[in-house]
Amino acid sequence: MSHDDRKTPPDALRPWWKDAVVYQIYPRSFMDSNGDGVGDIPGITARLDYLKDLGVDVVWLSPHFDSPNADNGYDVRDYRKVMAQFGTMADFDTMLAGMKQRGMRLIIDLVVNHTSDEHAWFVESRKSRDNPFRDYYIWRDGREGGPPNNYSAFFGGPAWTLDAATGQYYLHYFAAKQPDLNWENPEVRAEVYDLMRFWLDKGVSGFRMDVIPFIAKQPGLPDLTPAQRRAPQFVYASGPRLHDHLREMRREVLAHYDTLTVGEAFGVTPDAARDLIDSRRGELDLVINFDIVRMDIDGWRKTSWTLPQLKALYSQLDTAAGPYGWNTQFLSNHDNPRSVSHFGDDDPAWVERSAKVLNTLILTQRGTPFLYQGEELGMTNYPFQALDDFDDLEVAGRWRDLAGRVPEAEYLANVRAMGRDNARTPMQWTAGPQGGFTTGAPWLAVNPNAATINAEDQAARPDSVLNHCRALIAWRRGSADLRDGTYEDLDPDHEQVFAYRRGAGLVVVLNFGRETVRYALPAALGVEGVAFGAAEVEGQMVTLAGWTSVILAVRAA
Ligand code: ISL
Repeated sequence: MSHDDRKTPPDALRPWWKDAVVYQIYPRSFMDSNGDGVGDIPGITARLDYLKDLGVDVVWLSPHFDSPNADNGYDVRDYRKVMAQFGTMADFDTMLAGMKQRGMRLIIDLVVNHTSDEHAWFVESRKSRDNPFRDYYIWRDGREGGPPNNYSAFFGGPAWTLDAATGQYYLHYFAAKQPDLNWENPEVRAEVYDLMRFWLDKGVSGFRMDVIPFIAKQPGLPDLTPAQRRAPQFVYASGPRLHDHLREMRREVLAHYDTLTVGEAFGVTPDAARDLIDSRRGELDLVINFDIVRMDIDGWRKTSWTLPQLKALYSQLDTAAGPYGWNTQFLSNHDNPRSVSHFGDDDPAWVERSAKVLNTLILTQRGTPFLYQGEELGMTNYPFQALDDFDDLEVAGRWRDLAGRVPEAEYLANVRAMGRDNARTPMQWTAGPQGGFTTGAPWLAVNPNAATINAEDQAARPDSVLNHCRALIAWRRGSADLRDGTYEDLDPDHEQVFAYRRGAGLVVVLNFGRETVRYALPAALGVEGVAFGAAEVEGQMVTLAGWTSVILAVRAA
């Protein structure tokens, strides 16, 4: 495909979110304004100038709804109420107004594959088999004294729980406190569309949709095969009615607003994602793929990855998006380890350089960049010492399944590397007590390296990760090649260098190692000079010190 074949439609038809930089906030860990140790909405409002200064266009807010916090808000008890620990609806309105005053948009987290078991719908549904809300959820009779089928839950145990009151099992892909909604019930769909309108009418600009492919169940709920049991998400995400539901959602709600929809595509392959994001199909705008962030995890075990494997995934995802799709570009979120610990080098001597390289990758790939809170600082994984240090129900739930079959030390080593709590430790604002996150006792321990990795220190240092990120976000805004240019990997097999062309006029070269590299660019590309960053350039030869990157201006020779 030539460099110009895949340019998107003229600007007039170009949706705003293609040029946006998105920043994800996990509210529990972002900023605590009242000293209770939990982040809150006034805390976010107090940091809006920080976000504006960084240059982000859109904030994705992880769930802020009323919740018992079995899964830190991904178990919603009331979709129209703000979680008390986070503040009030007036606080939400103030935060949203503050974002808009700064030219920023807000998308919120739509968690509608399941609710909390404390949601009024489920409280009613479980009362009796003929309760009007019974079919809001998925109830089945047991089989041979056990669950209706062999589905497993992601947080341990079977995906079915027996409710003694009515003698039936209910389905939950996640925790027993997160019963799955029955999307085959038109009343459920109407309820979801109504709550979507509630928040859109308040002025939010769209939704990140939690495990949205899971809403369509497999007809008859047949058993998983042994192979399917190893990765049930691919079965859970391929129910035949998914596209019908998404198109109805678009017709009923989204088509009437100017929105961004980002589906969390857990269990969706790159080719299957194409249909979800094809702009002609009217389903989703973007998806959050798992191919890169889970390239080195098998179930709960951390495996390994190589740079050529990473590069192959970038090319596969870019090709799969096709001319009518658009990708998200990210390396972490609240469910994954810190990117600099996962894909970079978090040794104190290298962490800043490495974080800048990874942020350069995120911000120069073809697609919409999604930065996760703290990534702009190079925040790292946390030094967990014991399973009791973790808050995440996924860690405890998997251990219930594995205890006695796997040595605790082996399980701990894996969750230390890949556990979700790595990304959930509080934002590191200062070198002061609790990293400046709270004046109280934080709900999850602050990383001790806040003493050296924090926003206050980095704001004052021109060469910091924060200032590099800020400068590149600004520079990117003025570059048509970065915002819309095609993507071409120039050297898929190189073990240490990631070099790719963007559009006609730019080449990005990243050194994914500590050793200085001298890298020769293809003779067909005439190097005109350094466009962003710093490197020694002699003709076609670029010299990059360990963990550095450069953006070069080129022309077809
Ligand atoms: O990858 C996972 C399965 O082991 C989990 O990290 C994660 O549950 C999965 O990616 C789906 O994530 C979303 O749904 C979950 C919630 O815990 C996650 O925080 C959310 O991002 C259930 O709502």
